[in-house]
Amino acid sequence: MDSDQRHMVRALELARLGAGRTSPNPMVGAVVVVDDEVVAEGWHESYGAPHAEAKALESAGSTARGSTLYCNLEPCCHRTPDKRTPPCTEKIIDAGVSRVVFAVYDPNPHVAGLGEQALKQAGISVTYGVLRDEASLLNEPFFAWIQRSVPYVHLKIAATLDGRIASRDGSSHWISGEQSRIEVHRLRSKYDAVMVGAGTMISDDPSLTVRHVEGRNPARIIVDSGLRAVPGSRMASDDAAPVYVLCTREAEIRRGGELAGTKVKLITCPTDASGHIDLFVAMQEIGRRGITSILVEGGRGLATAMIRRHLVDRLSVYTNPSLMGAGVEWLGDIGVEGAESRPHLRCVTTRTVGEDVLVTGLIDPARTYGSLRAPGEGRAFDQMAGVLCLQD
Ligand code: AOF
Ligand code: ZN
Repeated sequence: MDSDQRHMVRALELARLGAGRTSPNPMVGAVVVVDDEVVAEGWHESYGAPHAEAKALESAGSTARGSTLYCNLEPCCHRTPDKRTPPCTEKIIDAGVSRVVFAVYDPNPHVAGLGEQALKQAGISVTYGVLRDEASLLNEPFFAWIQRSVPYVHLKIAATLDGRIASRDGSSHWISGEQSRIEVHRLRSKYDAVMVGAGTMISDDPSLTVRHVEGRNPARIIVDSGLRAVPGSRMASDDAAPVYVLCTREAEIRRGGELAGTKVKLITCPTDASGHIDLFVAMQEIGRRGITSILVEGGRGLATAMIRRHLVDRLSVYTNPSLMGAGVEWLGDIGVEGAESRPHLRCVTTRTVGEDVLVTGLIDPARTYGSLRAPGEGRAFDQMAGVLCLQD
């Protein structure tokens, strides 16, 4: 590992300290280095708080003059009406930094290459691309959401070796091992929201909170078109986190009154040809409410519908080495006719989690990373989809 990589590793570590608190902003860390020695560090602690570069430069004071600044994201350079903090590029230039090393471009259309340009125009030497794969993965939800305004969706499944998520009698407890359950709670704390369907609500009455690890609770989103699951559920009356329910206008008129006095927020959506909530419209509505990332936790109907509608970015299947035989499989008809037309995951990683095996990958990298082009130059932003998927 060379010295640029070493300092970028530290920037990434710092960035992660903001996990679960920066949304809808990305996680960013910054390190100020003089003669290969770290003289100051900073990270973006929460939405609305100062940016990583600003924090690091403030703590560096006059030692920043002539230094190298490392950050995992291209420094911002814009002043839009909704922007909460001043542009980092101005702070970097004013502090007299002589070199900036960043890992990935910021696909925010107000930045996307312009941050780099501003630094270069001020005579600062710029190096891009150090640990870009790691940095792309770190902020995958932000990169997807900022470009398309609908949430990044991660579908998580816990199944047996024969792909079942519940037994014949519908019981679905303890399919995966303890380590996987802990990992899923850690995942929940990093997402803006967790989402389940009405069937899961009726059979499990889950709270979907973070319990096995320290972390904040995500919002809960329930797809309950007919409002048959949420009224009377545990979630409707707890205060753990907001609850959003996707239902039809008719259901709201018919049963909405049962939720009067609760904090449940109804989002009414049109239905598609089969009478189900139009999930594409639902995702737009949710994105509009500032929810940038969703962890979908089941069940079969919702998983199938989300994949069928091409609304899933990342799929993670925790497979437990056990068999169910008869029971509920996790995925239904997604419209595949011949085996050759089945969708393949890309950028796949596999690892063991306790007794389970996790396979995770992107269903459609183009959906997740978009076109990622710099404005003006027409230069392809290959650093994400391109580099993460070198094997393609
Ligand atoms: C950086 N460093 O630490 C972060 C950046 O409203 P603001 O001022 O917080 O700006 C939000 C935008 O700034 C966000 O959409 C993203 O493009 C960028 N985030 N940039 O240079 C940081 N958090
Ligand atoms: Zn900034």
